[in-house]
Order: sequence, then structure tokens, then C-alpha cells
Amino acid sequence: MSDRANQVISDILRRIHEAIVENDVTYEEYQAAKQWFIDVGEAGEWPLFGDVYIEHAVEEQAFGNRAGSQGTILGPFHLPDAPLLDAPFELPHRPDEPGDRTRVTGRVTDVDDNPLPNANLDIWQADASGAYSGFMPGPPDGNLRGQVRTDADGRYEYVTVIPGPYTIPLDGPTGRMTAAADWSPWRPAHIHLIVSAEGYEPLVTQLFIDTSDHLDNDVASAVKEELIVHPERADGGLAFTYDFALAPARTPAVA
Ligand code: MBD
Ligand code: FE
Repeated sequence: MSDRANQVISDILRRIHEAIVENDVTYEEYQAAKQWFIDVGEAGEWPLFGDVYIEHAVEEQAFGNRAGSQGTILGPFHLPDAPLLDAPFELPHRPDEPGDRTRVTGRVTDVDDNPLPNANLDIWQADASGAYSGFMPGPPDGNLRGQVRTDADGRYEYVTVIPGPYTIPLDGPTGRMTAAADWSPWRPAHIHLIVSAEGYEPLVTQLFIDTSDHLDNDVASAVKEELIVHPERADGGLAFTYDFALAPARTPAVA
């Protein structure tokens, strides 16, 4: 492992040193950067910073040529052990949950279109104001987080509300860096999922709402055309369909 550490860390440091030379970085800028590292740590924003500005490159490198459905970044707001939902498969929400109600349906298959029964979909999303339960004030613990399984035909369905777009905290160090560079702090409205089934590569992905702002300048660079969904009016609410095709597991399970 030390060859690997030597190789990767040397390469990253060399590129930082090159950037310092090419941009004639000053002592004042170096000291400001050092204080910013401290601030990111004190604010607990390293996971946010990493997932917003770095994870997309790792995801593309790891999965850019995967078979089946497209994945994208996990992000910092997944929580394990969301409840497994029973019919009528509604993500837990407040009685007066704001936002347009939508029914989501689809199939989970292998890459040859064979249905995968009992596949698991672990789903989490922000509320209509862009807040994630467990991380931000507003929504109660567990809000808009749940898991559903596919039936014998590989079909799933659940009901939720359309999430709002999300902005990284503007008053924290990640937001201050983003503003200093004059970049947009917004992510377009999205629903996170991890789709998994025994023997298949888990698919970490997001579905993006086609009517959302910021689809073309996601601060986290995670939008893929194939992941944009088009909710339509249907019996008093909205509805959309998305089918997931899972690639075979990369590492075979040990018997
Ligand atoms: C999010 O909601 C998100 O999904 C990612 C990847 C980063 C920051 C906020
Ligand atoms: Fe998110």
C-alpha cells in the first residue's frame, strides 16, 4: 500500500505546487487557505466539500463504463436503516408535507431486461424547501427516507413529494469559497436512490426533476442526461416512471 500512497500523494502535492507557481500564489493567500482548512474542519464540512467538489470525478472514474443504468454521486446525506415500507409505499412525511405529491413507478431488471424480484430501493431526498431530515432543522428525523422492494415481476412503486432544489450552506466555509469563486451554490431538485439486488453491483444514483432550476450548473457536477425524469399530471397529483438495469457484481460473492 505504501507504493500506492507514495504515488498518489506525490502526484497531488506536485499538482498543488505547480498551481502555486503558475498562479504566483502569495503568502497571504497561503495563510488564508490554511485558516480555511481549519474552518472547514471546525464546521464539520469536509464530507460536504468532498462530495460536492471531488466525488463526481471518483464516480466517473469508477463507473463511467458500467453496463446498465447510470449512477451518480452518493453525497453526504444518506443514513442507513431507513424503514422498509409496506403498501401503499409512501415515504414517511409530515401530515402537512409541502410539495407536489408524486407517484414513482418502474422496474428493476438485469442488463438483459430480466426482472429482478425482491430488489431493494433505498430512497432519500430533501423536502420541498431543500432540507434533508437528520441534517438540517425543519423536517423531523426519518422524514422522506424509506426502502421499498420490487415484486415478483421486478416492479416497484412509491409515493413522495417533489423535492426542492438544495443550496449548500451559504454561511459556512464551503459556501464562502463557492461565493469567493463566483460559482452557483445550488443543486437541482433530485431524489437519491441505492438500488441493490443479490449478485448485482449496487447502483448509487439520483433522479433529477426536469422542471427544476440549476440542472445545467449543479454545484456538485452530478447531473447526467439519462437521470432526468419528467413528472406528468395523473389522477390529482404527479407521476413518473423510471426503470433501473443493474450490472453484474464486480466481485463475485464468496460461497
Ligand atoms: C446534496 O443534497 C447532495 O446530494 C450532494 C451530493 C452534495 C450536497 C448536497
Ligand atoms: Fe442530495
